[in-house]
Amino acid sequence: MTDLILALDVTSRTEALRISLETAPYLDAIKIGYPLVLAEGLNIVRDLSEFGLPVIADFKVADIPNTNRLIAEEVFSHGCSAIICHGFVGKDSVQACVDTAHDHRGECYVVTEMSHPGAVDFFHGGIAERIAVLVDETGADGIIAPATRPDRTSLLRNLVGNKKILSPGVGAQGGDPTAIAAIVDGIIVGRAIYESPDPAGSAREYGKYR
Ligand code: OMP
Repeated sequence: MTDLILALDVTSRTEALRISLETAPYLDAIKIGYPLVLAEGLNIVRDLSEFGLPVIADFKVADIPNTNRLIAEEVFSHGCSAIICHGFVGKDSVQACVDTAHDHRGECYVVTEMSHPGAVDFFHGGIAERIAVLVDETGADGIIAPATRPDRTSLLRNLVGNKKILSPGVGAQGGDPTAIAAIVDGIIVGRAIYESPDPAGSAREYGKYR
């Protein structure tokens, strides 16, 4: 079973609520990030919680431990269920997000390797693999790994074992859900759903891997 997570990267509350209402029956979680939160504020989480789905805060947090902790406190005190942080900042910074998440009974996912073409500039050459090891060391709940490179995500799966893998890059970035769904716990889909003329129909299609 593979969860369907909507990346809700729209920049208006009205649009966010409309898309969520139409697609909620086919979703397992909604992921929000800078586009929506910078436009509408973190109180949007309260509005989205009406749909009864976990809200994942994708701020790719990448700061010193104290700042990471402060950011994570805001995320969880506004009702988010999970946070996404970067791993390249090191164990102590990741640990701050993990500890804060767990204090709030939430989850923390660590980006190991990103999905876009430029990600190979720095994440390849052993970095993603080292970040994957941090997941175990810090007690993080899982990783973010690319649907655009199923071979890399398979390799990362071998390193993280039963930890969860959430995988972005399906649809607009070219990732094929049939090639990735079986090795991950959730696929993250944004534009292919929220820019579709029929968001509910698209969500239903991507939801068939659930
Ligand atoms: P679409 O490309 O529109 O499907 O959106 C993908 C979503 O996943 C966006 O919210 C990205 O910020 C996010 N994402 C990636 O695309 N690649 C990554 O490597 C990591 C993420 C993420 O952490 O969610």
